[in-house]
Amino acid sequence: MTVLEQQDQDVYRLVKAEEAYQQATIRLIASENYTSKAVLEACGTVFQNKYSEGYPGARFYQGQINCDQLETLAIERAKKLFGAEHANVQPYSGSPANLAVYLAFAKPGDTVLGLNLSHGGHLTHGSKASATGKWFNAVHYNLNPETGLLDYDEILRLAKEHRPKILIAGHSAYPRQLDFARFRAIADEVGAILLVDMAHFAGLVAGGVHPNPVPYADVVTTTTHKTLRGPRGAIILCKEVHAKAIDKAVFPGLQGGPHNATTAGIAVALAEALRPSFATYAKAVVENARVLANELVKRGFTLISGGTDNHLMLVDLTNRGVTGKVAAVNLEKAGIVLNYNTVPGETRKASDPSGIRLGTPSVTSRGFGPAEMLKIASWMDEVIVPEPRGERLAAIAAEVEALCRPFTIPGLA
Ligand code: DSN
Repeated sequence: MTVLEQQDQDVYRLVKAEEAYQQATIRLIASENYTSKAVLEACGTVFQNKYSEGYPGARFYQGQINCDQLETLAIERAKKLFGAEHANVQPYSGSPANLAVYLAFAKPGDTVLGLNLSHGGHLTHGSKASATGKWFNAVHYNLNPETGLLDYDEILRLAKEHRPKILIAGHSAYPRQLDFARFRAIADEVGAILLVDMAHFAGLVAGGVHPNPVPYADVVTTTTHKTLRGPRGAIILCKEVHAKAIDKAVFPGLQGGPHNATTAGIAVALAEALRPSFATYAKAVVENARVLANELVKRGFTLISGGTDNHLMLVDLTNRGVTGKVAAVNLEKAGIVLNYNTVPGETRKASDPSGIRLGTPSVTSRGFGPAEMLKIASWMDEVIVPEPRGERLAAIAAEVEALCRPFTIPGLA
C-alpha cells in the first residue's frame, strides 16, 4: 500500500482512475502529452517545500544551496537545447510567460499584433477575453481564407498601419511551420519586439523537425508540457540584452516564488529532450500527423490548409453535418479524446464551433505508429456522422481499449 492510499483513499482512488482512463483511451489533444516516470518523480519531491523568490545567487530567502543548483541546471539545459543566450525557467505556465513579455516591453494601451484566436492564435495573443486584450490595444492578423495559410504580406501591411510594440508569432492551432525570417523582417520594418510563442511546437524544435525561432526572435516563450513532454510549466528564452527586463517582469513583476519541484521536472524533461531518442520521437510525431491527416483527407474530411506539417490538424466538420462539440462528445464516448475548436472564418459560437483540433504528440509518446493512425481515422469516420448509434460508440470504446492495451503510457511503464 502506498502512503497516499493509506492516508487519503479519495485522492488515491481518483489517481488510479485517471491512470486507468489515460491508459484505456486515445489522447489526440494537440497540446497534451505524457511525461516520463522520471519527470513525474522529480515533481514529487521535497523541493515542494521551499520558497525561492529571486534568482540563483540573488534570493530573498536563505537556504537555497540546492535550489540554486537546480534552477541553474534547468537554465543551462534550456539554453543548450534551444541555443539561447538567456533562459528564465520560472513562469508558472504559458499564459503568465506571455504576460511577462507584455510587462517587460509594453505599457497598458500599447498596440500588439498577433494571430486571431479563431484563426489559431492563443487567448494571450490579445483576445478580448484575456487581460492581454483588455489592457492592450490588440490588433489581429487572419489566415488567408483561400489557402488557410498565414499571409505575410497582410501581416506586414497591418504592422505598418498599426506600428505594434510587440509582434507575436505562434499559435495554438495552426498546422504549418512558421517563417521566422519573415516575421523578423516585419518586426524590424516597424521597430517591434518579436515574440515567438512556440508552446505548441517547442518539442519539434528541440527534435530538429521544426525551424528554431530563437535566432530570429527577441523573446521566445514556451510551455514545457506540450510537445516538449515535461511537467506543466513554462520557459522564456531571450537575447542577453533583454535578460534583465524579462527576469524582472517574471519576478517581482508578475509572480512570487518559483515552483522548485516543477523546475526539477523541467530539468529532467530538458535532459530527455537533449538525447538523440527525442529527435526520433519528434520525427515520429510529424510522420504520424502526416499519415493521419492524409487518411482523413482521403475519407472526405476538410483539413484547414489541406493538411499538416507539424503535430496538429484543424478539421472543419461543416461538410459532415456535425458540429465540433457534438463530434468531440461522441468521440469521447468512443474512447477518443480531443477538443472542439473554432475554424478560420468561424460562424458558430466558441462553445459549439464548427471544428475539432487533433494532434499526435501523446499517441506517439505511447508508441503508436502509422498503422494506429489509419485505425484512428477509420473510427473518426464512423463516429463523426449526424447520429452515430450509442451501442457502436460503446463497441468502439472497447476496441480502442484493446488497441491501447499493449501501449502502456509513459509514466506508468
Ligand atoms: N490550452 C492550450 C492549448 O490547448 O493549445 C494553449 O494554452
